[in-house]
Amino acid sequence: MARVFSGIQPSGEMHIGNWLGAIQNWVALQDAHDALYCIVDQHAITGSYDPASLASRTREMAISLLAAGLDPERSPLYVQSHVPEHTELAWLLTSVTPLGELERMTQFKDKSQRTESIPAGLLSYPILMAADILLYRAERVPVGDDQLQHLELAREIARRWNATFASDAPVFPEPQPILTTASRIMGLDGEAKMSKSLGNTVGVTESPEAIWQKLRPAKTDPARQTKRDPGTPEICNLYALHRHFSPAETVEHVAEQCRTAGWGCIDCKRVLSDNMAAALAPIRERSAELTASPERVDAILADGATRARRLAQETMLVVRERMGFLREG
Ligand code: AQP
Repeated sequence: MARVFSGIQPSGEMHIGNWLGAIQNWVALQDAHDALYCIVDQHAITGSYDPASLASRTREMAISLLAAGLDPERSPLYVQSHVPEHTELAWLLTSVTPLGELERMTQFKDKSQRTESIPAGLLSYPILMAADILLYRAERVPVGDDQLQHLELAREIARRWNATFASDAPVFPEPQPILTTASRIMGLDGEAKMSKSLGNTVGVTESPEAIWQKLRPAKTDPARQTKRDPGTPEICNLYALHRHFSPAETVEHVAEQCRTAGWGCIDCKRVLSDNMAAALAPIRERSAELTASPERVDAILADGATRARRLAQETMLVVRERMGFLREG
């Protein structure tokens, strides 16, 4: 079975963009792949963050992933900082990563514009991401389209490392992305990608009331100033969400009501809110159960780290040898 790897940052609550764009695929891929999934806490320190809540956010992310359907028996689920080989390999890969490639990454350019003092970790983030994947020699990586550029760089790093240190027998496969049909969910502001750090999200464990409070003021087609103004569903962000949360006949009805000004935006939002709350209810319920047993969650993460580390150590033996390090006596 092909090896699959992916990670998510505990930089905030898992949102519907993460869920639709990546996590649903993580769950589906478990059936026919040898999958490993990681909560990448060391990536989450590349922006400003609160050390006092990192541990609880990490456990909460594990809970959301399990509640969304990850099966830790089949797919080890673990925390990046519990497997130190991730950072070791990242350092070794810096030797084959061109600085110019890091500087041209769109996410680096965007995020560095939003901060006064740019931490070096923000620049080297894609090297750590490449290490995460290559450590397990993963062939396929389920991601949203915001990560495609980083994945392309991971392939470039794998190519360069193989060519420099293992041209006779390549060690790293070139990892390929797996996208869902929702590879870029826009935030409720209708301006940027839904992102934990932008506060434009709907969390997967939010209550029906909280979902409604967020959808009510959300941006729609600006042409619809009043209920009587007809709109264009294709340019409305909430119509895009209907496509993921409402049945086909409702999606059609919503489009028709928007074009003919039959419904106001608030009517459309009410239906979306109800359908979203219903779709997320099983995650919310399972998550409440798991939250009540943190020791069970920690045991799952410890077991995942042990299994992942065994694989990571095998790769590192080969990597250290190929790069010429003196073996420990
Ligand atoms: N808006 C999105 N639409 C579709 N997919 C998305 N992903 C993130 N946002 C969207 C995918 O979710 C996976 C986990 O993301 P991540 O937390 O590791 O990194 P991210 O892309 O940086 O996510 P955020 O929410 O935007 O976090 P912050 O604000 O902390 O940077 C990835 O596969 C990602 O593609």
